[in-house]
Amino acid sequence: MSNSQTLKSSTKTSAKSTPKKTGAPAGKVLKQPATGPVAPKNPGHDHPFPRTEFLTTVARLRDTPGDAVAEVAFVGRSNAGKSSAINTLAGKTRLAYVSKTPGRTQHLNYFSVAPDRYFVDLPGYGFAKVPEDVRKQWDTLLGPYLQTREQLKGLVVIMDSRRPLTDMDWQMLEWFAPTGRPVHVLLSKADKLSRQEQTTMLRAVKADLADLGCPVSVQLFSSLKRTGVAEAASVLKHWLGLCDNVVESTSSDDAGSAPDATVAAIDVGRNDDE
Ligand SMILES: Nc1nc2c(ncn2[C@@H]2O[C@H](COP(=O)(O)OP(=O)(O)O)[C@@H](O)[C@H]2O)c(=O)[nH]1
Ligand SMILES: [Mg+2]
Repeated sequence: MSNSQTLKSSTKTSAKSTPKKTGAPAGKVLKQPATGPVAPKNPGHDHPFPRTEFLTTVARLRDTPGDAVAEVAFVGRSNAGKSSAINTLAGKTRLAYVSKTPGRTQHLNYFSVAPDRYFVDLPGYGFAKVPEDVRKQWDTLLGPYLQTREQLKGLVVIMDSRRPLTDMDWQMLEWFAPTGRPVHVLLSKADKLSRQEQTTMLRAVKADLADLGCPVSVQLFSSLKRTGVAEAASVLKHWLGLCDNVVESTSSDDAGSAPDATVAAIDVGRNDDE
């Protein structure tokens, strides 16, 4: 894990230079001018998976939807921004927070994004104090799911861009890599880093994951600023076998990043500072 240690120390530096003020960037966007709310530039058209609906919570592998043609799973440390990322892709503010409902946090939460195509929200691993706790969970549900679910086309790993590649992220990646299926890393909350820190972090994480042993791609992502949405959507649509005209045109997606359109993207009542 020397690589992750190197990265962690560089992350600390980044975190230090990032203003700690509670929700500063969010405040900027979310505070509405006296003239009233700023309307999104492309209301309803800038979310790549607009038909996403919560489908079901699954506690046993045999209860996973039988009709699935393709699905992608989302995993990450608690508070990494996983629910926000799913909500942002779907354009629905509270959709993925259903995973926080007691009884659902340790299970697989299925979201239908198109007919027979699913997002699967996996349990966050923040509850675990040590990798051994993750191992227990892995043995019972996660491991069998990730290793045997044929419809699973790839794994999205969400990591806070200020402190990516924690020991548990590595553990998850090392367990999944032998499946040979692709991993896509979202370095979330990228709005918390300066441009230069973003570039440095992206490069460092890519370098650290270069030898993982399965196809890996890494990108910056911000639910708040809606940056990286088009890039993520293109990977996910490819994995799911969807092209833009199947789901809905997203040509006006985030390429230029539209901060005004961010209000609905994350839960405004929540605060990110830990
Ligand atoms: N600044 C910022 N905060 C974010 C972003 N995404 C999520 N958050 C905040 O991070 C916290 C955890 O987000 P959540 O999506 O619930 O994480 P999860 O536990 O991984 O599902 C919440 O307070 C969110 O508002 C982002 O892109 N930028
Ligand atoms: Mg969540």
